[in-house]
Amino acid sequence: MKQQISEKARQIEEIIGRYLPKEDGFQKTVLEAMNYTMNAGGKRLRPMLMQETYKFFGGEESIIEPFMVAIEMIHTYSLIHDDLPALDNDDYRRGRKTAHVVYGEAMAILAGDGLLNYAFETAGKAFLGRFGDEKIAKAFLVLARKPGIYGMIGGQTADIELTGKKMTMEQLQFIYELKTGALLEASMMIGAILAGRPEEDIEKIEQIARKIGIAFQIQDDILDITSTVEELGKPIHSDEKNEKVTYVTIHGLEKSKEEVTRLTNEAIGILDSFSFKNEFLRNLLLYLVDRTN
Ligand code: GRG
Repeated sequence: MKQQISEKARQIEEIIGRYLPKEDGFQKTVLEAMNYTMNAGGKRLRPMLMQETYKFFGGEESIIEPFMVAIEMIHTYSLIHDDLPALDNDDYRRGRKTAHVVYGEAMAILAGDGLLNYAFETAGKAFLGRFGDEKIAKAFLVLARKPGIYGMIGGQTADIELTGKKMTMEQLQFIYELKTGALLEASMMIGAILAGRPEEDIEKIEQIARKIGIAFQIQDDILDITSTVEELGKPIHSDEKNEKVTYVTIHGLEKSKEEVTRLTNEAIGILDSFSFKNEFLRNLLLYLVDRTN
C-alpha cells in the first residue's frame, strides 16, 4: 500500500507541476518560495482523496485536476503559515527547512498568501468554457468555505486562543474537526460534487471525511510523541513545546489509538454502504490509521 500511495503521489506531482507558476519577473522570490514548499514532497493526501472519491463515483474527466492542485496549494499555504515564528515556529517541514528559514519571514507570509490566491485562480480555470455547469460552481464554493472562517481558519483561531488553557472535549473536537477535518472534507466532497452526486451522497462523504479528519489529527498527535524527526520530516514533541492540549494528553496513547481505529471503522462502514467501489480509496482510508509519517 505504501508503494501504491507513493506511485499515486508521483502522478499527482506531475499534475501539480503543470500548474505551478513560472519563476520569473520582479516578484521571482515569492514564486520561488511558493514552489519550494509545493515541491518539497508531502503525502499529497488531499488531492489523492479528491481524485479517488471522484473515481469512486465514476468520474473520469480532467476537470478534477485544477481542483486537486488548488487543494494542495491551500494545504501548503496553511503549513507555511503554521510554521511561522508567530505560530508554531518550526524550522523543518517535509524534511526540508521551512519557507521562512530559507526566504525570511516576510517572504514566507507572502508565499502563503500567494498560494491561497493562486489556488483560486487555478480552480477558477475549470469554469472556462463551462459557465453553465453548476457542479463546478458548487465545488468552487466548497473550496472557498472549508479552508475559511467556518473551517480551517476557524479551527486554528480556537486552537491559538485555547493553547495553554484547560480545554473541554467539545472545544477539542471543534478544533480537530475544523482545523484538520475541513480540508479533508473539502477534498472528498469536491470529488463527489464533480462526479455529479446528489446532496445526500455528498453529505455522507462529508461525514466520512469528518471522521477521517479527526482520526488523522489524533494520529498526528500520536506520531508527535512516538515517531522520529527522520520519519516525520518535521520536529517531534512539538505539542509539548507549544503547551498544546491534545487528545493524547487527555486520554493517553492507548485510548487515542483505539479512537483512531473506531473513527476509521465508522468511516469505512459509511463508505461500504454505497453500491460504488474503489478498493484503493478504501485501503487508503484504512492505511491512514497505521501511517508512520
Ligand atoms: C493565516 C497566519 C495564518 C495561519 C494559518 C490555518 C493554519 C495557519 C494552519 C492550519 C493548521 C494545520 C497545520 C493543521 C494541521 C493539519 C495537519 C495534520 C497537517 C499535516 O498534514 P499532512 O500530514 O502533511 O498531510 P504533508 O506534509 O504530508 O502534506
